[in-house]
Amino acid sequence: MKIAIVCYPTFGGSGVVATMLGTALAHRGHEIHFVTYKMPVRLELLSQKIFFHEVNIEEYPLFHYQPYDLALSSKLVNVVQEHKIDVLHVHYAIPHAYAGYMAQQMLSDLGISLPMVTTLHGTDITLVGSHPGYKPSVTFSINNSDVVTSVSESLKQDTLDIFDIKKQIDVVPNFIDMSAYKTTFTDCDRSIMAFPEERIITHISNMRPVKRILDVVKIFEIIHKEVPSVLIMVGDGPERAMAEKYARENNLQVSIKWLGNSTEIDRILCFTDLFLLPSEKESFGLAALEAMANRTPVVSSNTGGLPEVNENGVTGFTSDVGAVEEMAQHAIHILKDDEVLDRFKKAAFAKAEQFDINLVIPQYEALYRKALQEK
Ligand code: GMT
Repeated sequence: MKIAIVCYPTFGGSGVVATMLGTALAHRGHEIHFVTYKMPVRLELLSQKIFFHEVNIEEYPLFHYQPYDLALSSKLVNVVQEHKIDVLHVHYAIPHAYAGYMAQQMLSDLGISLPMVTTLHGTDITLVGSHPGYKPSVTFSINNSDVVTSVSESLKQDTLDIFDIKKQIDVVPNFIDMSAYKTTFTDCDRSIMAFPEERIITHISNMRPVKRILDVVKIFEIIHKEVPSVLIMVGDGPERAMAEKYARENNLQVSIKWLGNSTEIDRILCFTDLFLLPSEKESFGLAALEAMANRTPVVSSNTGGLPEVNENGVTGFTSDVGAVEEMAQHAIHILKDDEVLDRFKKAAFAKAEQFDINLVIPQYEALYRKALQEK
């Protein structure tokens, strides 16, 4: 099949999922066309089966806001015609499903039928999409997609609760290529980050308010008093300065390493002993899955789809949002004893295997076929 994929190309779960999906589909022989405003961050390999089409927006002084959805839908029309695309797969409803629908209409005028699969990722539903300024357009775009998927049961339920949805929603979970994790890194050098007696705790996110990174630092503050440890903070975003200030004021800065955005996530996770994800909302928690694939247990909140990934008491622990003390005690329980840590590490890895890419990609392929048949 020739598949056009629309996503956000920056650091963020939905873009990462879309990029991994496109790459895996290309390996299975499909021709993949990414259509977005910048090269996706994890799209390393341009092959004969992967193409990238940049959406350019003409800046014009009259426009207070540049009309990205207009530029995207026009670009889609051109790409679909030029490359004879069979299926359009948009990741993140806003504004991608809306732009995709407009492209479908324009193509239909030209006698071209293009089925659209829309994948809901989380904040497009729970945070941004539910805003009254967007809600009618998001409802419309979901109901007019040919196939709709969500990345967890929890997100499906949220979507049905928040919007008036007439369409069936298929749950296709996020995934990971486990073949990359079967052997541990030979160059996994933890001495670059910590002394031998210290545990390594990691958090990775875009550091937006929803990630509650102040909770991460406060959880670490409690752990650090009982267990010699360092905290690695990966990513960047609006909450970072505030959390760094708290760390400075509470003499934690020597034990916290703020790495900023990184493309070496697996190299960091390979020497991590515990992953913290105390988010306010999390439709799935791809970062938790990446940690688990690297044999790292997770202490997280129990919001959204997180309990579908992080099994309480097995692969780590889940607690109510904001339960900083409880999360810290769970972390201490895991970290204090080598045998306990080892048990959680093994269970985390075993659970990650349930989300292996080879189990999930065929589900998307089947939905593409269904969309094509029904159009
Ligand atoms: O907020 C983020 O983490 C980014 C956001 C995105 O769309 O890029 O992530 C959402 O999609 C990810 C991939 O499906 C999920 O793993 C995240 O849980 C989800 N984030 C939230 O729901 C807050």
